[in-house]
Amino acid sequence: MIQADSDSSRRVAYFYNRLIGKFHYGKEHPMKPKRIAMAHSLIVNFGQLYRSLDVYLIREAQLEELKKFHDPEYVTYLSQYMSDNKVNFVKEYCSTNNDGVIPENLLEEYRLITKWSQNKNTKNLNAEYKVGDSADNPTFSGLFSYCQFSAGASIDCAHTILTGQADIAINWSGGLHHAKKKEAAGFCYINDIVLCILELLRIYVRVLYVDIDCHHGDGVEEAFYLTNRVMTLSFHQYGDDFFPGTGQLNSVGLGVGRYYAVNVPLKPGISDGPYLDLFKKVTSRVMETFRPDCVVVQCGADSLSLDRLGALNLSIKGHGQCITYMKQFGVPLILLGGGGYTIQNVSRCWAYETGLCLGQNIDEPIPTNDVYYKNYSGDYHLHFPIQEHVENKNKAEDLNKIVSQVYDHLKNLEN
Ligand code: VJV
Ligand code: CA
Ligand code: ZN
Repeated sequence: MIQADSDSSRRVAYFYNRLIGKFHYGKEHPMKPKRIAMAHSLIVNFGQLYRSLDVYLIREAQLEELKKFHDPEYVTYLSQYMSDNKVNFVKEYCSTNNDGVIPENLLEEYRLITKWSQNKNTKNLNAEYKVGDSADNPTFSGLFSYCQFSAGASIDCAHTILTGQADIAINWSGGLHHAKKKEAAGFCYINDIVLCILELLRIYVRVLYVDIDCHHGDGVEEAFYLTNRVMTLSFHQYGDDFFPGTGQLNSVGLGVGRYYAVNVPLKPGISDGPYLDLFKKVTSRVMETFRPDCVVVQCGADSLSLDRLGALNLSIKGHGQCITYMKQFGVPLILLGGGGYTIQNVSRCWAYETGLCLGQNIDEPIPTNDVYYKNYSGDYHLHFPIQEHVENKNKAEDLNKIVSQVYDHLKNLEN
């Protein structure tokens, strides 16, 4: 049954492009863009959901837009990994129109393509930029286009909010929180979240970033570590060398940014009850003291039970309650994707959360006409049962200590 609650009138902008599911990090790599296509397919097949969304086509962010945060040399370097299709199109277009005039919209791409094909082996920047250098961040066909799509949508999410076209904007292709100014890390190359927040800061005074991916949102935290206009709040698994190893309770920001970074490090096995209790206690105090103009949530689904990389134990409903809780503050909201490595659960989760934005609490079987139907074998339901016998390694007293520490830090904020 699908039930609509009273605030189903919120306008929801949903960003998608069918090309996103075609990118491939390589055989066996845990990050699978196909999960975005799977989530989209569920969203379409729960028809009443899709009909209520304002659907926007994702465009590729231009190089100049990426340089608003990233080092220009790094962006130029990444741009050599445009999709083969695009390279062939630009080359062919420019040779068949050999009247010597290259159309203005293709000029920059033409210049880059010729530059990279001439200089192929002159300098190896892979090690410097950590691209293609480890299994985490491989190079693959169309890598740059993938980054452009992910960033283009997150930047446009900011625009639909700023122009008042939407109350909530969603980009499941974004949320790549580990990318640094000139370095790829943890499956991320371009930090679409930082670009989105920078766009919001053109108008808004204060932006809150909330990160429920099971990894620490280090790239976003680092980008805004010195400012009091962005508060970053990450919940994450921490300890035993879990990636990336940052995000201790006492990392709070620096200079005027001191106490504007909030971290909630967790041990494995936390389930809905204690997680939501903690989430509500922390976010309610943050909303009250920071009073943001807009909230950006990274909705990484690797905090779900049975994830291939994460060891937290949330159900889809528990994960979704974090979204509902942030929505009820009535502040403009941007939802971005992120991690999530048991892909049939990631798509379930993000389809469910798209419904929550519209005030719909979907609790139904997977539509039988879904092209990915066979991926949901077992129960063929939107929700999956969590692992009952997993031990929550977080003691009640550890969690209480985190809350009181965070409250102490927040007391230092100027009013
Ligand atoms: O733990 C790490 C770094 C290593 C070095 C590189 N090897 C491959 C793994 C260990 C120390 N990296 C993490 C990165 C997690 C990124 C999470 C991203 C997000 O969810 O927060 C946001 C999108 C890690 N954990 C697991 C793996 N890497 C991993 C990478 C693979 C793999 C299996 C596991 C890469 C390729 C292949 N298998 C074939
Ligand atoms: Ca996190
Ligand atoms: Zn993650």
